[in-house]
Amino acid sequence: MSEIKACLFDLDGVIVDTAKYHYKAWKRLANEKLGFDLTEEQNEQLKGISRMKSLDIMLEMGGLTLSDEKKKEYAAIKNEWYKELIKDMSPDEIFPGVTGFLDELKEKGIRIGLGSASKNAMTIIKALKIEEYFETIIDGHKVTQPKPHPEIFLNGAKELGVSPENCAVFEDAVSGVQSAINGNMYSIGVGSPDVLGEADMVIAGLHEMSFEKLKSLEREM
Ligand code: B16
Ligand code: MG
Repeated sequence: MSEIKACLFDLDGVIVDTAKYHYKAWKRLANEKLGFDLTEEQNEQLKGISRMKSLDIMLEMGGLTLSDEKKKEYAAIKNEWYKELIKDMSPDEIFPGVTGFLDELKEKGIRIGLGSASKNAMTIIKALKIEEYFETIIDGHKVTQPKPHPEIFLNGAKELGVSPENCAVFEDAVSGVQSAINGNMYSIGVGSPDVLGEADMVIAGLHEMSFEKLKSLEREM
């Protein structure tokens, strides 16, 4: 199968656990403004999904309908609570194995990009001091189609000048793994095989990853 020339990384849930802060902020919104609770299981459906789409899903869960104006207001409130939670993030929150694997990829000449649905991605990358690893950063400001649409990763591949079939995507969200598949890219699920079974390979975290393991995908597929 195709040679892997570039790796595209999701941010939340792959490089850092901002997913827990998103969950806290959405749960608070559900409790304080929407009158229901958001379970961890329900939260799985929000991972990798844009802010407005996440709110729509939550409203569906609670059987609620809101005006567009109210939705904008609630999405902004959630984002303020989220920003409050991420404001003190530091490099020690980077998941184990991330910088080691990125260093190895760099050394082997594999191109590196970031594809996050988050409009706060740049703030987080800067706080974690890992900006210099990424040759391109596609964030929520640069896409019009939410995951599972492949736009985010296709844009990343284009900016790196690498064909989609030569890219491998690391994703913790079901919708993100689907975007990689829809984009005709290798998909590596980061999390549980029960949730991410559709991916070409599932790992618990980047500490389990190496250049050698990445290249094994080329032989397997
Ligand atoms: P924001 P990722 C996604 O980031 C999150 O997984 C998802 O939970 C969040 O709603 C989305 O970003 C939008 O984030 O509200 O900060 O713009 O996983 O694609 O890195
Ligand atoms: Mg994610």
